Amino acid sequence: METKLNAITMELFNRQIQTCTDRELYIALLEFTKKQMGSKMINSGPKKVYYISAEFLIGKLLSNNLINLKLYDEVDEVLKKNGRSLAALEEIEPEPSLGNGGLGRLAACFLDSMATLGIPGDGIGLNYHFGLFKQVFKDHKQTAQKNEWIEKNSWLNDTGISYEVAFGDRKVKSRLYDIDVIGYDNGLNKLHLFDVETIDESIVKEGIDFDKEAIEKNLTLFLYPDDSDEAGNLLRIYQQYFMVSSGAQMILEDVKSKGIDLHKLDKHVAIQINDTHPTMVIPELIRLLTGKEGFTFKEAVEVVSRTCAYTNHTILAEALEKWPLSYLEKVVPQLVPIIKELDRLIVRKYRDERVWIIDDDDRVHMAHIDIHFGYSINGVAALHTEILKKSELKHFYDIYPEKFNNKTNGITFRRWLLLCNRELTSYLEELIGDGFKKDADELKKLLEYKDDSKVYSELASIKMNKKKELADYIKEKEGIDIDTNSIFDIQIKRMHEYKRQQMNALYIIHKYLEIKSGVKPKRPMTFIFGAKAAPAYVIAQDIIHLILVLSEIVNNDPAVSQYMKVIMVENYNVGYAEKLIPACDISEQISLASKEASGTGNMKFMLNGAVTLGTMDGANVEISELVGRDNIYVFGKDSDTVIKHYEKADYVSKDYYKKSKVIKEAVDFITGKEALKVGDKVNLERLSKELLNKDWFMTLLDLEEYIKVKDKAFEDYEDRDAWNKKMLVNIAKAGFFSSDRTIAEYDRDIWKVKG
Ligand code: 26Q
Repeated sequence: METKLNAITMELFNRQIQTCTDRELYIALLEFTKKQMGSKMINSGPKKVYYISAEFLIGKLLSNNLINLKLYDEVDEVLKKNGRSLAALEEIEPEPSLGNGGLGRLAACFLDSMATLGIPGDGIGLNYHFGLFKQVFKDHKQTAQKNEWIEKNSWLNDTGISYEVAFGDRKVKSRLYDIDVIGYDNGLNKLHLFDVETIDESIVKEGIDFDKEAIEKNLTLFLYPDDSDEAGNLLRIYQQYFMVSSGAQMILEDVKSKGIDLHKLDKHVAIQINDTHPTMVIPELIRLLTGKEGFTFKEAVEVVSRTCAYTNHTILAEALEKWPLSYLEKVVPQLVPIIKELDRLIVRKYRDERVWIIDDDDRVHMAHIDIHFGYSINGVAALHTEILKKSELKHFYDIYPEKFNNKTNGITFRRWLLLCNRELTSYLEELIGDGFKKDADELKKLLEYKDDSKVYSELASIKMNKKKELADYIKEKEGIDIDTNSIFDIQIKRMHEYKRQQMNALYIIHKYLEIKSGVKPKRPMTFIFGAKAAPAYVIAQDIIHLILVLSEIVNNDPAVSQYMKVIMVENYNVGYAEKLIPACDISEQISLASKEASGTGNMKFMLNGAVTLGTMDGANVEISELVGRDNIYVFGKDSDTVIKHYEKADYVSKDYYKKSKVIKEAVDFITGKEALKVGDKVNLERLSKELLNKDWFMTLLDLEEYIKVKDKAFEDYEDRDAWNKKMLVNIAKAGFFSSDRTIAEYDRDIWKVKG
């Protein structure tokens, strides 16, 4: 290996490993790794999965790929021997931001697991040049910059393949770039990313502003943040159609090149539609088959319906895509007659207007296309799927009970254990062997050590090391000192009212006031947040502002800062998550019950020995069932109660504010003198008003119980042995959340690729 790497550094830079710059060495290692991957067998077989998604939040790839090639340790050693460090090279690799959050990261974990299980399964997505914005804080507020990640030497391979994509008002050429996806100790798949040939990066001016009309130049510049930005909607439809039309052409060409009759498409291809963003692939395939392939409409509809399957990731009404017919007429007029015909088929069959595709206001319900013209509909956690069946999609479940199924999300253990926590990985190997790397269920063997205090204290010392590493990193990046003896309480996820970062902020205010009044905690507390907010999401910006203001107030108050610190890390992304998660003691999963479809951060924390503080929402329910009530902190109203509140519209946040002194004091602080001295009146008053007059996600409903249960968790932390045992049980029970399990279930129940 050393000779090979040296040969590359010599060839590229005419230098030995020792004398290269970090950047040169990184490039050499990138090329070395790509070559190694290129020599692996491509997963193949009679049937192939295409996972179509507007997002693939893949993270940095160098270390990940070395781990999957089983070359990480060797490379690490060779570098050390030459006085170099892999960690320094990791810092050089830019992180692609091709996703917003959970949905995109899930797609990346699924690619890893499909490759690992030997399933022929490729991703289809877009090659956003600047991806999701880079977050920069200024005056305690979020600003957005472009994230440049594409360099001359990168994981992208230009295939030279291109397709024509016609819109209503113009034609463009798409160009296919591939990223190799290497399975753990296994074969190769591809992530296909389409780009527009006429892209023009120079049209981006200040921050992330650009001319939204110049489609040929801007189509793949940015990933749309999950938001309600009006002007962006048309561009989003252009992006979606560009992705699915290119993808559909690629799939059909591949099938035809193998000599397969397209009437048997479903026997050879399964297309998994990741939320409704790629839904137009259904009418697009119908269009292509009825066009030059000579299918009748009926034949096309039937074969496409047996090929496409849909995953739902949300029950939030505002996140369900409903495109005005007029938008589709402008961007994709060729699909409109097809969508209208699909709607007519449904209208003829069902009298219930709620299942029609086009509604009275001429909006096209994208999810309805998937449900009627796909063969499988799945939710992403047990509770979420039940809610879909019982309420959100009940009218559809009544028609197609056999199509509905649950696939509880999972995470790849390669990135979220082997890569981000090498210390824990090797200790686990020592204790239970390395079988868990391929069969995550083997983590259960750790339970044999349930009463072995030597094992606990070793787990605790690994945790302490990771906390020290994180503290150093935060000092360097954010300039804040944190006490590694404090409890690390972490909430990292997109900023959204339903995830209730504001509730965590109110707890922090409560503790601050308590300390000011002389009640000192037994142990210092470190509250860490990481979150981006969609630029057009006003209240989310306000919550970020509040947290940054709290950080300023708390950290600079000498009477308080020895007991608590508040940190909002800048530009939270996959790489930051890899540093935060292994160092966490308490994992905040506090969404309003029924609103978080699954969550996957919760699983990553659990796997790394953090204890969950959470509501009975999403996959928290399954975590709780697995670890038992002694090993999780649960609070808050359950989903049935919450759903009833919405039905009856009887939740009044002011009542909770008036009834409770603690709530009142905390909420009043937001617009009090101290906060206004540091923060912006407009933001803070708007947030306070929102909480008092609307509070759509019922923060105040659960606040008192949250405070009580969180205090109890802090108290329990002092029994170090008991806490370490909770840590052990959490790790031992995390095997269920391996995405290998999830993908095996997708294949068994939906794709049937492995037979
Ligand atoms: C929609 C229309 C216009 C513009 C953007 C969007 C948009 C973009 C992204 C809508 C939704 C998203 C992302 C959703 C998402 O990340 N959902 C999360 O999916 C995870 C994986 O299943 C779950 O674990 C989370 O619970 C869920 O919130």
